[in-house]
Amino acid sequence: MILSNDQIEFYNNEGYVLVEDVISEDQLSAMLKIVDDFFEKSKAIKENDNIFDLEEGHSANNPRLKRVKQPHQHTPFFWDILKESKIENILIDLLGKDISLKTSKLNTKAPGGGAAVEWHQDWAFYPHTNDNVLALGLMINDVDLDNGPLMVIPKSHKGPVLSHNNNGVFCGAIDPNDKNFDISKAVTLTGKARSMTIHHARTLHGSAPNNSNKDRLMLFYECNSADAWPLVGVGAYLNNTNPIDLCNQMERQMLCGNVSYQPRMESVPVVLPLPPAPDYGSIFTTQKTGGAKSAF
Ligand SMILES: O=C(O)CCC(=O)C(=O)O
Repeated sequence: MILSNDQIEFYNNEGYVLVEDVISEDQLSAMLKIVDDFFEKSKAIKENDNIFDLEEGHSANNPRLKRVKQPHQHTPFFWDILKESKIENILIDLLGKDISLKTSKLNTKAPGGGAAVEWHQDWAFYPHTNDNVLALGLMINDVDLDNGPLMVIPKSHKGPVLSHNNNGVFCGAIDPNDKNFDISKAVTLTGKARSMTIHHARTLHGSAPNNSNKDRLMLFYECNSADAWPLVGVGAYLNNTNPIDLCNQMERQMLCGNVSYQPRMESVPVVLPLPPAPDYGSIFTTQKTGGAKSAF
């Protein structure tokens, strides 16, 4: 076990926890080099592609990135680091021994206005048969009050799934005026590089624009226990055209333990993320084209 019983209890009660020093200094240096390479490579592109989401004002001279998509799929370092650091065992402490990695994303939030992520529950994007599902956010540089830290609403993982719809489409964000949303309860998760936030899939969270002069580099991984099966409509996380591809994908996604073909059903509140926003390619495009109301 890596987490203390107090940390596990805190996560279970509050729906989030912050853990320090989860990777080594050497691993951080190696990661920062790779991130530099991403910025370098992005100079060659002018529009979002299947690896990069660009920030307003991106150019070859001034590369501004919003996100690097699925880094574990194209850069093995980002898969290996899960196993070679404390992360895998932290996940086992929280999710059990059979764990599937759903997705990864490096949210780079550029200085001078890098985009906010409007308040939402990940669960609204990917409901499952049970809610043993979470996201972790590894800080690759220091995250403080100025560079757009993650904020969470404690205990919201035990509450309802708020509406994430606007004008009849899934817009990937709640209405800041929702009567079940109280921003005064928000907790801001700041920390030194190598710290990691963990939030339950049902926890309400969001982050403000980055108005500082440094990036906010956070690497997110979304994971679930193998017996939590995604429900219909969660296309971005389960792509397959036939049962063989489905099984292969499930095998590929296992971080540890075994695939479970026996979903565990729990009585959890579920709303499907449908109909989709006109551009549902990422949370940013979903929120923008779905017409999400901004809280920031
Ligand atoms: O980058 C952030 O601050 C939050 C990211 C997030 O919640 C998401 O991508 O779903």
